[in-house]
Amino acid sequence: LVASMEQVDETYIMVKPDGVQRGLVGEIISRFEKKGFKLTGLKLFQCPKELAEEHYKDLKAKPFFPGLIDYITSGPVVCMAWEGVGVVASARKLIGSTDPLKAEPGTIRGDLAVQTGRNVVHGSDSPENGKREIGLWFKEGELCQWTPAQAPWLR
Ligand code: 3AN
Repeated sequence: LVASMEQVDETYIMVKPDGVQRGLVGEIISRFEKKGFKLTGLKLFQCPKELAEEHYKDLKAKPFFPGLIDYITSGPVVCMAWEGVGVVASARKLIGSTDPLKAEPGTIRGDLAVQTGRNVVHGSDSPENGKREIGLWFKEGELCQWTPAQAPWLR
């Protein structure tokens, strides 16, 4: 099992309000499950403005920042923590380009979205940000570290 020698990362994945309201939660969760990553945190959550601003603080100077904050706080989101070898980069591939019209068919955004400002899902862009964002969106007791009982292909 070569994979067991490699670094296990964690990433923060979030179904944005448009994804929740369009009924895409199951579809999006399913793509990460089928790939073989391990779910360690999951909740439906109405994000307060302060948290949205902290999460997107690197984009504060962008002209679309106020609209982005309004969008993310416009309704509940589904917060997820996923764990696995190479999960950060792999999740970004599964998600596809920021602009859904540039995202390849077969990716979440390529299949399910049209607009950059309504691109249904978020995924951390580095292992460091994965840790930072999971810490931001989850309280300690909300995360589960678990070992599958009879499925050594999950880790
Ligand atoms: P990604 O989500 O693919 O990592 P980022 O980090 O560049 O992309 O942007 C974060 C979020 O900001 C995007 N998911 C999108 O919702 C929003 N965003 C980025 N660029 C634009 C834009 N030009 N117009 C409107 N919203 C944008």
